[in-house]
Amino acid sequence: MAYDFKAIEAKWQERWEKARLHTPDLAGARNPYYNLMMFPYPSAEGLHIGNLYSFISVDCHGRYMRQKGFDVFEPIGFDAFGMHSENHALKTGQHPRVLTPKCIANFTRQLKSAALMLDWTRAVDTTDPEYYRWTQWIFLKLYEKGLAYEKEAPVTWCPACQTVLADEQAEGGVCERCETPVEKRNLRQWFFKITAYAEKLLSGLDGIDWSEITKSAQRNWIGKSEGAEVLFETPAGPLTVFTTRPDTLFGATYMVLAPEHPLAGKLATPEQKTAVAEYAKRAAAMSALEREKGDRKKTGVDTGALAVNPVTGQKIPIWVADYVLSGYGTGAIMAVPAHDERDHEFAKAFGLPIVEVIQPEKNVPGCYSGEGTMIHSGSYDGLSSIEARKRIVADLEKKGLAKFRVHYRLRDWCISRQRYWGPPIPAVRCAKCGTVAVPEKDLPVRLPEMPDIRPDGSGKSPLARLQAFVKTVCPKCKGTAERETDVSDNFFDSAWYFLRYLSPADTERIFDPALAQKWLPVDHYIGGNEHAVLHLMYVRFLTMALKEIGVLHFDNPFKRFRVNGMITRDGAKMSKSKGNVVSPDEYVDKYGADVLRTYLMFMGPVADGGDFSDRSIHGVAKFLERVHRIFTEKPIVDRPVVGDARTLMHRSMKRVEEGFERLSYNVSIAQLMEWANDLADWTKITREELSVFARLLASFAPHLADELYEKVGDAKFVLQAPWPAWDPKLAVGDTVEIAVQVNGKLRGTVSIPAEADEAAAFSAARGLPKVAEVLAGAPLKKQVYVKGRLVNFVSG
Ligand code: ANZ
Ligand code: ZN
Repeated sequence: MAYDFKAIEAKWQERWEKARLHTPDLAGARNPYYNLMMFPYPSAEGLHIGNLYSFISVDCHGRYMRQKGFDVFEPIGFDAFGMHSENHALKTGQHPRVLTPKCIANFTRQLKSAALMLDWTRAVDTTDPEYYRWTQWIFLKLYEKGLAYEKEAPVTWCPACQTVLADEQAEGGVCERCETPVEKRNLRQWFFKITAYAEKLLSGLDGIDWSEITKSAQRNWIGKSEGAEVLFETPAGPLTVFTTRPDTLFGATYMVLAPEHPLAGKLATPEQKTAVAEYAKRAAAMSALEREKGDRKKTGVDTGALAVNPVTGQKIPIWVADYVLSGYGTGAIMAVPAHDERDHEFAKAFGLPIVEVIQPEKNVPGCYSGEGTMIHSGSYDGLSSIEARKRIVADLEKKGLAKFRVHYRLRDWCISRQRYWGPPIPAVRCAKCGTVAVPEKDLPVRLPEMPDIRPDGSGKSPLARLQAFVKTVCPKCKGTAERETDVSDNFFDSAWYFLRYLSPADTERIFDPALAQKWLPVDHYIGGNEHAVLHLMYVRFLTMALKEIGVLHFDNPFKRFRVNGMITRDGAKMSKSKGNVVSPDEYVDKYGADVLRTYLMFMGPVADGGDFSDRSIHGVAKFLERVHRIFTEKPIVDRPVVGDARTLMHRSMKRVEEGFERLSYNVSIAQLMEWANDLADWTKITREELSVFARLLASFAPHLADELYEKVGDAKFVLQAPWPAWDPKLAVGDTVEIAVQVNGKLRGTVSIPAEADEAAAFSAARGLPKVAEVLAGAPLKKQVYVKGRLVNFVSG
């Protein structure tokens, strides 16, 4: 670098710290703005560029809001419990108690070197007993409310991590931590009743300002299906199925049970008993991953038994097949091969009858699964399938054979882990009293010291081997009791951290309620979409539950959430196994934080992420060198900016601001580059240009901005100077050419200012002779303007 960035960065970091510039007075703030970044897990490998990308996106937004006059609170902490740390510790033979502080120290160093506007005085660490005391406290509150419960359940088990996983941690059938295919095990586990909030979690998505892809991922995960449960008579008693298409009931030509269904064995006729049992055994041996593969050839076996279709009265065969899942609906289906893809394939494979009952509007080849008109359905013929759906269920309901039902894909959140590195679940087991919650006054239940933390495959936590921990007294009857030895999932730790940031040193309360009233919900949150259905769903659930418990005053924890894109290297996802992970350290060392920050934000809109390349970062370094040269080598004069220079300055202010508003910092930086190109040609620079440029640059290159702004000296730091206000009359910029159509037909093009509003666009378009001529013939019905692209008039 052509200037001494190291000296400049060190100088300003020291001054900021001395001035406590990034530590807002939470109680006294007049214009609070809570600007949150995702809770980092301090890995042993250190911060990588993808984390930093997200954090810098947040930081640039925070700095901008600060310049706009807000008291911005930008906290940080460490999500340091959990399997990832523990697995790493096991692999390297270091104890997580020793490893974790080292990792945190390294992360802290890295975060500080990137000059994030963080309030370090309020940093939290989930492994601190003063933090997890409150994690345990929340557990107690949920337990009191009936929202935490234990049950023996088939759970997802990772044989490598030797622990249970939440379904969400094993998507695609592999452990998200170690990618080992997971298995099912029957174990007693603790769950949070997130399903009690399924409808609220779903409807709560409607009004909130979150990235659309996150909301749709949550909707899919909640997976609401409206339909009906219908009863079929069988030799072993009534068999209930869940269907979203009761209108197709006349086309139900056979039934299918999941291999695990309790009636499967009972229904099998003597001739089929062995085949059914063997099939079930094979299905059980298959991993979830194999079973859920969509393109697998359909397999199944006939039970030999028959059921009665409740509308046709016909006897239909009952099969067992693994394409029906035991964990969904009732684990049994009525198969409608004419209108369901999977049933169709199965019926073809096994020669089962196919009866069409829905007629599509236009004939389509193959299996039709849409809506249409009822056929071959007795008295319902001729109705629309949507109407028939309601009537068929209502009619069967009168006979006690069906009822309307809503199903959700969402499962309760399994929070217990048979591991060491987490907060012990605060419960004891007493032979007399059963499970008893630890009283609030006895929190925290400390995680005891334990040299050997290896899991042993017993299905229990290593803590179960520590008799000194296990043996306790029952809080109720004072008799001898045993402690719960499972610890909680670290997604629980990170589901409430933003509450603790407000008053991390409070020993009396989970947070200061006055500060919560003032600062919550969080104003702005940015993070990766890999958290769409884990972290973000859990936070919403806990927030809703804590509101009902009376702890919080809102349902939606984050007023605005935006997804940041991923950073790749040479087009590939960064991963340790590929050896293409970029550490920020070498770039901070070589170019400085200002260059790295500006480069990352220049890659593209925050939502898109980008591809990291050394060549491009070099280009951005050249840009900052040039900025430094312009403002340090040219004479600075105190006179007004006039003419073209003034127009360019105001246009720059406007464009930079637009980039900030849309989280497209690349647009802002490109504009600063353009402006700098012009400034480079001039012999003198005005104070006003210097002042404005420094303020617009400050989010990206905070050190250089302060170094330059010091020459103007209006405020001690750029962050304390107001955001420059542009004059709309001066900020006019380029023109764009737009297409003009009448009734969809192109009639010409016209040039208008890029910022022209709708009215201006219509009047310019109507000014085209050809258009005026066509429009003269008939009254105008409608006019549409697609900004910067086209105008369409609808007439006639
Ligand atoms: C008859 C039918 C006819 C169906 C038709 C669909 C189309 P969603 O929307 O995902 O909730 N189903 C029910 N339980 C199942 C299970 N345990 N395993 C596999 N499939 C199951 O899907 C509900 C539909 O999936 C249900 O509606 C059922 O098939 C099937 F033209 O019933 B349907
Ligand atoms: Zn007891």
